[in-house]
Amino acid sequence: MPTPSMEDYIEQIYMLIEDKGYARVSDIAEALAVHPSSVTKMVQKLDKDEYLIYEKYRGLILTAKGQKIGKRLVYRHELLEQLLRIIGVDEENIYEDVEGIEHHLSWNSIDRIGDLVQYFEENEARVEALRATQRKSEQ
Ligand SMILES: [Mn+2]
Repeated sequence: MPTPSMEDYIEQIYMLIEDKGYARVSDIAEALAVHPSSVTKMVQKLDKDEYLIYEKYRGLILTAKGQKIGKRLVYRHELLEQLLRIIGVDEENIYEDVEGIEHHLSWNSIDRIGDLVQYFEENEARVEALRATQRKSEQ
């Protein structure tokens, strides 16, 4: 199992490759606000653990294992953003809060949160009912 820090890297690399077709060390460093030397070190570890293949002058590609996990990590991040949006968290808090919690939930909890998000998305009246409760508790 990847550590939280490894998860952040795999997630960012997956998104960079989706967006741009490639992930450079400098782009990863910028996305994660870390020093490029930290990226090189982590990328070497991820290569050793077979999440990706890193060649110094040719860049990096995710292995099948890295792609599978990357896809799940991006899904998890997006799902948690959806959850916080549905329950009415202020937009300015959503990204940082998801970054704080995403590594600390089991896939079991993620799947159940998936059901909850679906429950609200299936019927707009459910979101409105939640908002009504929130207005009451604010009074
Ligand atoms: Mn994330």
